Amino acid sequence: MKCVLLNPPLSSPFSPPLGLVSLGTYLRRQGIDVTLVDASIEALHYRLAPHRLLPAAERGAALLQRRVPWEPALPACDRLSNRANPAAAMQAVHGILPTIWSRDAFELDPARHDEQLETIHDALILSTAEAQPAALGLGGYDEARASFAPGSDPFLDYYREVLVPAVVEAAPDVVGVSIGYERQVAFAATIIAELRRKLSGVPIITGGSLVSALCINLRPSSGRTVPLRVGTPTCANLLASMIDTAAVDGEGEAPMAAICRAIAPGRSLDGIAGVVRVDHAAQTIRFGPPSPPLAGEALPSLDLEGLPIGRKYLGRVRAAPLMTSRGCYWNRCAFCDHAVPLDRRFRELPIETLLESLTTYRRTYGIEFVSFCDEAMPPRMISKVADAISRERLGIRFGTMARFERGLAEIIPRAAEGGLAFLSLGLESASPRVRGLMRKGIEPQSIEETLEACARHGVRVECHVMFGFPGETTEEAEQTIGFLADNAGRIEALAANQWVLTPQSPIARDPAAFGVVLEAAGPTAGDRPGYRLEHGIGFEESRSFVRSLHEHLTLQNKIVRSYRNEEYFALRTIGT
Ligand code: B12
Ligand code: SF4
Repeated sequence: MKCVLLNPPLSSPFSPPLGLVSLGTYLRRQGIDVTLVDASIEALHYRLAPHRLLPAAERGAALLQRRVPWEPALPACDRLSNRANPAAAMQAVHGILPTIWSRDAFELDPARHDEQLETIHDALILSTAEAQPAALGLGGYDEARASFAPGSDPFLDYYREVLVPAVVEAAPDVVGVSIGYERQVAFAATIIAELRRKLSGVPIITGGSLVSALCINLRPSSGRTVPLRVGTPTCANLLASMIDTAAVDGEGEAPMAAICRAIAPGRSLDGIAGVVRVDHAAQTIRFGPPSPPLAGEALPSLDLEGLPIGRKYLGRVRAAPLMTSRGCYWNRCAFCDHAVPLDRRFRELPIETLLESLTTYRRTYGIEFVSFCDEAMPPRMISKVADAISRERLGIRFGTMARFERGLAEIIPRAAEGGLAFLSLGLESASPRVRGLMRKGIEPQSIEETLEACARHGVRVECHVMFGFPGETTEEAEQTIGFLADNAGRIEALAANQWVLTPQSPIARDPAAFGVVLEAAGPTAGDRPGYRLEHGIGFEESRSFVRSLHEHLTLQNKIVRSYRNEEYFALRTIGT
């Protein structure tokens, strides 16, 4: 049984996606011959070949020069930000791109890393300027405002010349396409269409956190089908557009293994737990029974076979993702639906499995930085990981998401010695009252002690904040900005977002308890309710708080946006 698993453009350019790595490793351990293709980084590398890119970028620069002001769909902060004009950006692209691109790799210079990333970003924007208002940057494109017209996917040549021929040559029995982010949807659709033309009869399965999020919102509580409504922008129609042969709802390991076992003897995929299919005749989506989540003990140690580690990823050092747990051990924050795609139930992997992965990452692939993708790693696990790294002398640095938990500050000194370099922490609001409404469960003292311990021991911190949580007042939002400004020296990065009602969050189960009044269907999602707040700042005001951070003199460069994602900030702490 041969399976090719693909990750479409554009995910993080700094390391491979954990979903693909996890699924691929699990299937291999089940005896399936798996080829992983991170088509995101491969497509980026292909497109940036100077002989292909420079002519398109030249045309784009000339076009932009004539059409000022340019209004591409990339948000203001993502445009050609640090160069004075398109000609200056083009000059830098000419000077720098040929020095960092070679046939099989990017060759980055850690000392000039920021400038090199910016050049790659500019090169992409210039080379897609003809498609404006859609414009592609290193962090993707702004799918909310514009998309590339059908047939003008900027990576189409890569699919046709490299990806599809390679998949056809591999002669797979099944192809899996991972869709974790909205910004991958359009690229995935083109890839699936291109594959379908050349691989008739080969099942194409989709999965990933975006597919799962849509499935979860739609999963029928009784009965097993959901109707499609022709021509309307419903979640059901969006999901159906991502399904070729079938999709997987939730954790991919067990359903995909079952799909492979069914395909070999030609059995139907109907009824397999976690499998979702479209019935075109009946105009419905059919859900199989839910697939129970795997226990931590059932998850294998990981390897990175087949991925261009050390060649094409754009981190300052070699980086790879890992997870010590699935689900969230706290699982109470009122706004949160993060753990839903993989199931909220908290499951930790045995330390032996983690150590095996870390050892393979380091000894086989030379990984220097591991970004743990846990929803929140408990202090106890942070200690265990750091101790294991020290004991085995792996020399790995690592970062993780965690909570400003009581007990976290105490473990920081030793964890830092064991490799802890970056903590991504949910502050959400500087107001204890608002955090109380959120059921965040963190105390001012823990926040202060954690920030202090991290600053003292060289662990860089990212804070997540949100504005517009139901009931938050203008003064409380200002308090958060003030807190961030006062602590700017102890905060490396900042993720700032507006609160939005997500369908799987605790608030959505009891909106009235939070002063949220549901209204008729929202403007775009079709299946989602609109809402208004009884108290607190509204949508517009919360947006202006987020924007004010983008213009804040001390804080603006700390904001996570575009390609400057968490991995960028975490890796920056290692290479400098
Ligand atoms: C870690 C993480 C990141 C890391 C990724 C690092 C890496 N190299 O992997 C970084 C920091 C880069 C990141 C960035 C962003 N992230 Co993020 N991220 C996560 C997080 C916390 C975990 C993802 C993860 O690795 N899970 C573990 C793996 C094992 O699970 P998985 O990917 O879902 O894969 C499993 C299944 O989905 C399935 N599966 C996956 N692929 C396939 C394919 C097939 C064929 C099948 C059958 C099954 C299958 O099987 C896998 C194994 O069970 C999730 C939250 C979450 N719980 O999902 C958010 C999440 C995925 N991120 C999110 C967002 C919004 C972002 C950003 C856009 C944030 C921002 N505004 O900048 C950026 C954009 C990323 C980009 N395109 O550049 C959203 C996506 C919402 C959505 N689904 O539309 C999530 C769900 C968080 C949330 N609820 O808001 N992120
Ligand atoms: S916000 Fe973080 S800590 Fe809170 S429930 Fe969600 S994943 Fe858990």
